[in-house]
Amino acid sequence: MNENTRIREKLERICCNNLAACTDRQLYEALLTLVNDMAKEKETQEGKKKVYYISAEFLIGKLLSNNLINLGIYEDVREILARYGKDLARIEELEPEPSLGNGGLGRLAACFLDSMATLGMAGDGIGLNYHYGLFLQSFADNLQKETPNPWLEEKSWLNKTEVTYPIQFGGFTVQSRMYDILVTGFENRTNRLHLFDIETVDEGIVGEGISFDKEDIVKNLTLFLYPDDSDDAGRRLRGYQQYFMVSNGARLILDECRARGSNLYDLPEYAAIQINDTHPSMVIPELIRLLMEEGIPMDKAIDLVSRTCAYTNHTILAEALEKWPMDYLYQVVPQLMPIIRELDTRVKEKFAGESLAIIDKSRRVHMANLDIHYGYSVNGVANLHTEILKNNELNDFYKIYPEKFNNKTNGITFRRWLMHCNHGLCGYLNELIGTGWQKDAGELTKLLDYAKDPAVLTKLLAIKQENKRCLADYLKKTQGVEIDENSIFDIQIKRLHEYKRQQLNALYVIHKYLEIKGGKRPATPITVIFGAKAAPAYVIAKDIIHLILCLQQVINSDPAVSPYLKVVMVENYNVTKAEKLIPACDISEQISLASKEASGTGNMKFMLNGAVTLGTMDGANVEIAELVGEDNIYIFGESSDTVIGHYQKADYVSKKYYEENEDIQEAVDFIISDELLAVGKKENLMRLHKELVSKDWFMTLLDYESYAARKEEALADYEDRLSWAGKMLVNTAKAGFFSSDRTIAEYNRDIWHV
Ligand code: 26V
Repeated sequence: MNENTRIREKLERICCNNLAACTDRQLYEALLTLVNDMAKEKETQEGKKKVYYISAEFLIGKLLSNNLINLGIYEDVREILARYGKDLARIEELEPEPSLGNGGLGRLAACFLDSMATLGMAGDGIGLNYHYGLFLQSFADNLQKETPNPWLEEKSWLNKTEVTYPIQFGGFTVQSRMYDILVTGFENRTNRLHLFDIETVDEGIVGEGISFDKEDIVKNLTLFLYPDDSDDAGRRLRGYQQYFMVSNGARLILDECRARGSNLYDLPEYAAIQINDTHPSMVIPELIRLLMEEGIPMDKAIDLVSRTCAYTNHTILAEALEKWPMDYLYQVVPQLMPIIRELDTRVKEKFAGESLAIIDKSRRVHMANLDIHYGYSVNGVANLHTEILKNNELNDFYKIYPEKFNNKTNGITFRRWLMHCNHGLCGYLNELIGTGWQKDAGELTKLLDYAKDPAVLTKLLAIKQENKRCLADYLKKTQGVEIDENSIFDIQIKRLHEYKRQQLNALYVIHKYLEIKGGKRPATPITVIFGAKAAPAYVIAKDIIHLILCLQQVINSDPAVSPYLKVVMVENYNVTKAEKLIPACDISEQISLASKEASGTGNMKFMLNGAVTLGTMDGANVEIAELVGEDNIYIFGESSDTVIGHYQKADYVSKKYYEENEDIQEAVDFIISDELLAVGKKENLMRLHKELVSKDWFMTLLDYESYAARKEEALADYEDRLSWAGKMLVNTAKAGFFSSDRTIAEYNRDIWHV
C-alpha cells in the first residue's frame, strides 16, 4: 500500500469513514489526531544523555502545517483533502496561535526544539502552560489596546500526562500537572515540550483588559505569559512562576535520569540543562536542594549541578538582567534561601569584586551571576554580542572564567521560515538546485551558479511579486487597508523598543511625506509596513506606536501623497502574521542602535526569503554583512565601539543633532505639528518629541543622516530590477549559515555532548 493510501485510510478511520461530510473544524481535529498518532510512532527512548532546554517562553506558533511538513505528509494530506473538495489552507486558519512568548527569545527556543528533533537528538523543552499567551493587540484612537489572548481549546496539541508534583512555596503548596506537546523533527525523531500547569487557575479573575488579581497565586499562577511586572505584585508573581517552572523541571529531570539508569552521582552524564536567559536560573539552587534531599552532600551536589547547567545570555540591556530582592525570595521560596546564601558566601570567599557577587549590597540576588559561577558554559547569541559580553558587560567574569565563554550565533528553522511560509520560493529552489538544502542548508549556495542568469532572476522577482500580492490581499481582508502591490515593501516587524528604533524609521517616513508633499515623488511608490507590540507599561514605546498610527492616518488619507507613500501598522503582529509578511518583503529594516540587539533572528528570516537588509552593524547583521558582501546589504550608522564610547563618556547630546540638521529638525517637529495633533493625543506626541530632543537614550538622531542616505540608495538601486534580484539571490544563497540546525549542532559539539 502506498503512503498516500495509508494516510487516507487513517484519516478516513479518524473521520468515521465519512471524510466528505466533515466540517473544516472536524477535519482540523481529525488532523490533530492523525499528526499526534504519527508523531508518537517516531518517539524513541534510546540514548543516555538528554538536553533539557528550560525556558519561560516557547513561541511555537501554529503547529499543524509544520508538523505535516516534518512528518513528510503535507502534500499527501493536502491532496487527499482536495479530492473531497476540502482546503487545507482554510483548515489551518482554524488553529489558534499559541503565542507563548514575547519575541526573539521565545521564538528561538521553538526553532531549537525543531532542530534538535530534526538532528535526531534527545532534547526536550521545559516551560509553562500559560492559559493566555502574549496579549492581543488592537488599535483604537490610534492607541494600542490589550486584551487576553486565549489559545487553549477542548482539543489541542496538548497531551495531558500523569506527571504531577507538589510544589512548595512560602506558606502553601500547589499540585502541578504536566502537559506535553509533541515536537516533530523533519523526517526524524519526535521529542517533547513539557508545559507545567496547575488545575486551580481561574480565568474568571480577569477584569478590564488584561488586569487581574496579582496576589491570588493559586488562581493566577499560569494564567498569563509574563504578566505586567511594573508593580511589586506583578514581579512577585513572576517569581512564583519561575520557581514553579524550575521546581517541576528539576524533579522531572531527576526522575527521567534515574529511569535511564542514573544514580544521580553521574547526573552530568545524563542531562545537559540549558538555561534560556535568567528566567529559569533558580533551577540551579533547586537542583542542589533536591539532590541534598536525596542524601548527596552539598559540596557534591554543587559540583554535579555546576557540571550540568549551561547559561545563554540574550541581552546586554541592564534593565533586562534580573535581580531578585532577597525579601521577595524569602516570601516566595524560603527553602532556596539557605542555598543561595551559601553559594554567595563561597563566591565571596574566593573573589573580592562586588561585580562578581551573587547577593549585592542592596540584598538583591543577581541571577546571571549565579548562572555564570555555577554553570559550566556561558554563551552569547551572535559574535558581536559575545565579544561585548567578554570585553565589557561580563568582563570581570571573563577574566576569571575565560574557558566558560563561547558564542553560538542564533539560527532559524528553515522548515517554518521557508518551506512552510514561502511555497513559491521553496518549490522553485527544489526545481533549480534539488531538495538537498532542506537537510543541509549549506547547499543553498548552489544558487550562486545562477547569480547572473536573467531567467532565474526574473523568476525570483515573479515569486516575490506573487507574495506581495498575497500580502496585499491579506491586509485588505484583515485590516481593510489597500496597498499597491507594485510598490516597494519596506518592512520593520519586531517588538516595539526604543533600542530597535522604530522611531528612526518613522522620522524617515515623515521626511518622505514632506518631500512628496513638496513635489518630489519617488520613482517607485513605497509602502512602509510596521508590526510591533509594546509592553503594556512601556510608556514611550506606546507613544511610538501612537506616532506610527497617526502617520498612517495622515499620510494614507492625503490624496496628494498616498499614491506614492503608504504606512501600514499591522494589528496584533504575531508569528502567523510574520509568516505572511516576511516572504513579501523587499527591504528588511534591522536598525537597532549598534551594540544593543544581541542577535536578532527576524533579520535571518528576511534574508532567507530574499529581502535585502538595511541595517546597522549590530547583532547578527554583522555576520549577514560578512556573508553577503557590501553590494548585497545596506549598512549605516555608528559602530558599536563608537556607541559604547558615547555611553562611557556620556557625551551624546541629541539636541545638537536636532539643532544642526534641518531635515532632522523638520521631521522631529512634525511630531507636534498641527496636522498630527489633529489626529493624535497632545500628551503622547509632546512627550515623544521631548524624549527625542532632550534625551534620546538610544541615539536615534545620531544615525538619522546616514540612515536616510542609505535608504535613498537602496530605493534608487531597486529601480534596476535585475540587479536587485541578484542581491535577493545572494541573500537567499548565503542564508544557510543561519539554519538553527547549524546552531544546534554547535551547541551539541561545544556544550551538550549528547
Ligand atoms: C527584556 C526586557 C524585560 C524588561 C524591560 C526591558 C527588556 C528589554 C529587553 C528584554 C529582552 C530579553 C531577552 C530577549 O528577548 N533577547 C532577545 O533574544 C533573541 C534571541 O537570542 C535575540 O535575537 C534578540 O536580539 C534579543 O533581544
